[in-house]
Amino acid sequence: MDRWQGIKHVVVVGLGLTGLSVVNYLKKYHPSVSVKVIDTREAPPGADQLTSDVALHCGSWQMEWLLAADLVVTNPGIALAKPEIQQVIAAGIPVVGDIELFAWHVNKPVIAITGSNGKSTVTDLTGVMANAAGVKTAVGGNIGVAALDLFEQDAELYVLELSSFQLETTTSLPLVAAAYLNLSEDHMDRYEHSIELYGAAKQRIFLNAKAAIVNADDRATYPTMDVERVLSFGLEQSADYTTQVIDGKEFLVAQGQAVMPVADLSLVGRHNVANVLTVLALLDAAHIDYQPALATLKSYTGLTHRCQVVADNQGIKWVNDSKATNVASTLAALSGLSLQGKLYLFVGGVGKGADFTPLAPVFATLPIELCCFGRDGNQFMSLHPSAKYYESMEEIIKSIKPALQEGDMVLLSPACASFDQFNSFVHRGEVFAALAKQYA
Ligand code: UMA
Ligand code: ADP
Repeated sequence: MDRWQGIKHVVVVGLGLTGLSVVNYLKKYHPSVSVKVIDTREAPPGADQLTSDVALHCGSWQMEWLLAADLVVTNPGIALAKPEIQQVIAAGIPVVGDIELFAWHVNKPVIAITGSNGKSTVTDLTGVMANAAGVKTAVGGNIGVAALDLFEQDAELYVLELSSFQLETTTSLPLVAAAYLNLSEDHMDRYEHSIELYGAAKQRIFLNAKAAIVNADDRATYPTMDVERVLSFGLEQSADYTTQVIDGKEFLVAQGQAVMPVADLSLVGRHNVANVLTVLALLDAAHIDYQPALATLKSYTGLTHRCQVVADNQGIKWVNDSKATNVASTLAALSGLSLQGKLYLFVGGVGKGADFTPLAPVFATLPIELCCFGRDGNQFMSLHPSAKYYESMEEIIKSIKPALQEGDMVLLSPACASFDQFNSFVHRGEVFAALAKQYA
């Protein structure tokens, strides 16, 4: 089927990485189509990279352009529920996202990953493992490389991280394997405070999937539609991809076959064990033999700023989890940590009005020294008897350094945003990593 038949005028809504990638893709692969861009922001990112032959309207909607289009392509930041987009839909004009255009064009196998937490880690590791197994793999999507830009790479396999925003406008994406990692509250402003609506958008990942990879511990991740094959991952024994103790050692087990000891993983935290199990399931479902890549799995320390070991000296591990900007991600980092000594946990920053009390029962089970800092650090002070307040991370480190012993872990997993003292979670993580290297 030629999806492009009769399409002469395309309007792209929203510039940024996505809009630019759409324009570049159209110019290269559909040069006869006329392209106009609308961005409701006054000075949208990427405007300086647009060539003069593409008309750009900034600062408001431009309904005349929209209603004269044969196809409208929206940025994931634009909700379909916007009245202007609803007007376009009511006029019978198709509205799609960049991932749908990707779906129309792609002729190689695609793996995709969605979920509330862990998407980037699973996406990146799947790409790293597939490449190490000898399959030329291009990785993109919500992880930060626009999907259409991946066609510039010579790839045999594509791995896409997909947000619920991107899935809202995707209908035809053919997937050899689709993973839905977990569902917890997020983006409630966009989904009218309905986790059902948010979950329904994520379910769309299964629309054209040959295999669904689901979380045995989270029923919301199971497909609500027919999918040829369903494989589960999880730490409970009934899962197809799980862990099992064999001769006193815990192993990753894939459909009954021991793969390697969990202790050989460099990744930290039980959630990352689940993430690795998901990667194995995805690769199996895509018929990729990961045996030659197991050494890579052992050495993979994760994406920057997500439970990443940034220094390991004299038996003391320094772990940067600056991306943990909410309670759920800090809880994930804490669950099942393999600790030999004390845990020095850094928490605080901008609390965004969150309720931190769900952390207290978990703190109570850990040999923890709670180090609070930043604007809302005081909100953690009542959560554990060990809590002390400091102005900055450096002040904490100078204070705890003389007490650190072999087996201890120093973990930045702050459960807060960073904007009180840093430009972003990346900046905060970089400062922590530099301090760790200096003091380790
Ligand atoms: N916007 C407008 N008017 C417009 C266009 C955009 O107000 O006309 C606003 C949107 O409300 C939104 C933002 O601008 O807040 C998005 O625009 P952008 O220029 O930052 O978008 P891109 O650079 O194209 O980034 C998008 C994804 N952003 C979003 O979904 C908000 C990126 O995910 C993604 O990496 C990129 O495409 C490539 O695929 C970011 C993200 O925050 C990392 N994603 C959310 C998340 O992970 O929680 C879903
Ligand atoms: P996403 O791309 O979905 O935001 P990331 O891989 O960037 O996910 O991880 C973001 C944060 O979520 C990390 O700080 C980590 O502590 C936590 N996390 C990672 N994987 C999981 C998981 N499987 N379950 C729960 N939390 C997770």
